[in-house]
Amino acid sequence: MISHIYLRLPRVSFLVLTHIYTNTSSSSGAEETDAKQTDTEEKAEDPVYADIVRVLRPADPGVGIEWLAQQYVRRVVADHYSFNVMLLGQTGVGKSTLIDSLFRAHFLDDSTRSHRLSRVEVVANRYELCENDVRIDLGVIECRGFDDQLTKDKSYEPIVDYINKQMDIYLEEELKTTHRDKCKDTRVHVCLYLISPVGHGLKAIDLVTMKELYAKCNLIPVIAKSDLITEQEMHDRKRKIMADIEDNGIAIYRFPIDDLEVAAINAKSNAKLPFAVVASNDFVTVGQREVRARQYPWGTVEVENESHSDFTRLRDMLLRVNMNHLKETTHSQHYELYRSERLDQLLIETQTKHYSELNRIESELVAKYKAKFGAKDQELKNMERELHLKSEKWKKMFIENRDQLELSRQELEESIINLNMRKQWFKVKMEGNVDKDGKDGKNHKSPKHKK
Ligand SMILES: Nc1nc2c(ncn2[C@@H]2O[C@H](COP(=O)(O)OP(=O)(O)O)[C@@H](O)[C@H]2O)c(=O)[nH]1
Ligand SMILES: [Mg+2]
Repeated sequence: MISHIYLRLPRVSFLVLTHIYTNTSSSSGAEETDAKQTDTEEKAEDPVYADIVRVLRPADPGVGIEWLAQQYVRRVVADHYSFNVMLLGQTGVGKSTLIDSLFRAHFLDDSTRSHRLSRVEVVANRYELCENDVRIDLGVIECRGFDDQLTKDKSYEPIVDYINKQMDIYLEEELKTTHRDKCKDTRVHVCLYLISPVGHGLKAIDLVTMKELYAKCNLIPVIAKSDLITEQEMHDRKRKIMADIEDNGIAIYRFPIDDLEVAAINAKSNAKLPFAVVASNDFVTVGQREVRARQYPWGTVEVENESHSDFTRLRDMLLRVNMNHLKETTHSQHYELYRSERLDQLLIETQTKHYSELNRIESELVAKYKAKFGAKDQELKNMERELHLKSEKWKKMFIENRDQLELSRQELEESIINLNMRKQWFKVKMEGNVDKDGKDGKNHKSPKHKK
C-alpha cells in the first residue's frame, strides 16, 4: 500500500545538506573557514605547491563560487530526495512508536492484528516531509507479523523479496534513463532491526534474518524499549549482541570514519552499537516544556534526553550526519552487487531463452519437412536399400567371374607350356629321324600329353 501524506514538521534538522549550507555562515564554520584560508595561504607560499596550483582570491564581494553548496542543495531538493527506512522486529517491539518518535510525526499504523498473520507482510507507505523548505520523500516500510508464526525459518523471504523487488524497479528505471538522479528510488536505504531488551544474545530467527539481509541493505541493530532494563543489563545485552553479530560474520552498517568532519562522532557512535533506545507517542510536561516521554509511577523517561537513552544519537546518525552516506552505500555497495548478479542472471536467462527458441525452430522445421517430404523420403530410403542389395549381388558375381577367369588363365598357360614341350619333342624327333635316315637310327619316343 502506498499513500502520500504531506507532513509539515517542527524542526527535526534531518538533512546533512542543510548542514553543509549552514556551515558557511555559522560561527564555528567561520573559524573553520579562517583555518582553511591560512592553510591555503601557507600552501601558496610553498614554492613546490605554487608550481602546481596558484590560489587566486577574487576581490570582494566575490563572483559566486561560494554558492556552489546552495546550487547542490537546490538540485537535490528539486530532484525529490527520497529516503526509505525499513523497520523490522517482532510484533509489539516498538517499530511504529520508534518511527513516529524519530520524525516527530504520526505515521499510518494498522498493525493491531499483525500477530494473526500467517506469514510476514511488508507494508510500505510514502510521505512527503518538509522542514525549512527542504522536502524529502520518505518511505516507511514496516515488516508485520515477524516472529509470530510457528514455523519461522523462512520468515526472511518476504523481506528479501521486497528488497530485491525495489532493486529491480530501480534497475528498470536506470536502463530507461541516462540520468541517475531522475530514477524513482524506492530501494531500502536503511533497515532498523529492533531487538527485544530482554534475553541473552540474539535469537536464532534474528541471526538467520540478519545473515540474509546484511548484504542487501544497510543493517542497523537497535535495542528497543531500553527503559525496561537497568544500565548494567543494557551494557551486558549490547556486548552479547555484538559478540553474536561478529561471531556469525554479519557485517552491520558502520558509520563512516573517512570523512574527517564527522569521523570523531561516527567513531564514537560505532562504539555504542547497538543503540538502546526509548520511544513514545505520549507527551509529558517537564518543567516548562512538553516532551515526548514515558511516564512511570517512579519517574519520567524522556525520549530525546541523551542521558536516558541512545535515541537522539540514533536520529542524529541517521538523519543529520549520515543520511547521504546511507543512500550512497545503498547505491554503490548493495545495489551494485545486486545489479551485477542480476545482469549476469539476465544474460544467462536470455541465452537459455535463445537456445530453447532455436531448438523450437529446429524441431518445427523438422516437423514441417517430415510432413512435406515424409513419403518421398521413405521411397528414397527403399531405393537406396535396393541399390545396396544390387550392388552387393554384383560384387559377388564379379568376384566369382574373376576367380573363374583366373582358373581358365592358369589352364591356358599350362596348355601353352605343354604345347611348347610337344613342339620341342617333335622338333627333336624330326631332327633324329633325319639323323637316323642319315647316321644314328635311334628310336625316339614322343613326351606324354600333359594335361
Ligand atoms: N516501555 C516501552 N514501551 C514501548 C516503547 N516503544 C513502544 N512501546 C510500547 O510497545 C507497544 C507496541 O508498540 P508498537 O510501536 O505498536 O510496536 P510494533 O508492533 O512493533 O509496531 C505500545 O504499547 C508502545 O507504547 C519503549 O521504548 N518503551
Ligand atoms: Mg506497528
